[in-house]
Amino acid sequence: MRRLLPFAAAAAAFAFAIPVKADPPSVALALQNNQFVPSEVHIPAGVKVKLVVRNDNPTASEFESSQLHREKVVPPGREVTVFVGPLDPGSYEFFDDFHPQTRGHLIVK
Ligand SMILES: [Cu+2]
Repeated sequence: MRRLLPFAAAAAAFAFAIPVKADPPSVALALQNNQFVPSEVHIPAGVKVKLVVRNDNPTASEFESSQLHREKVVPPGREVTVFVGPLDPGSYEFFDDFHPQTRGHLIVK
């Protein structure tokens, strides 16, 4: 029992050492009439960002970005969460893979 105490103390110290992380900033995005609204999303460089993508179309969509290596189906009337970043400054294209003409850009500054 006594031998376990140093480990317990170390574990407790470690638990207190874990910083409280703020939630990543969140950006809302909608699919309406097969358009991304907004079609250009601005986010800061170097931070993780939570994209909340809502599909207001009557059919399923798939939020996809080859550059960001993300792909997620969004059922009609539903929303999905996609985490991106931390990213370098630049322009990253995303699209609806079920309606490939529907495109938008993530502008990272
Ligand atoms: Cu796809």
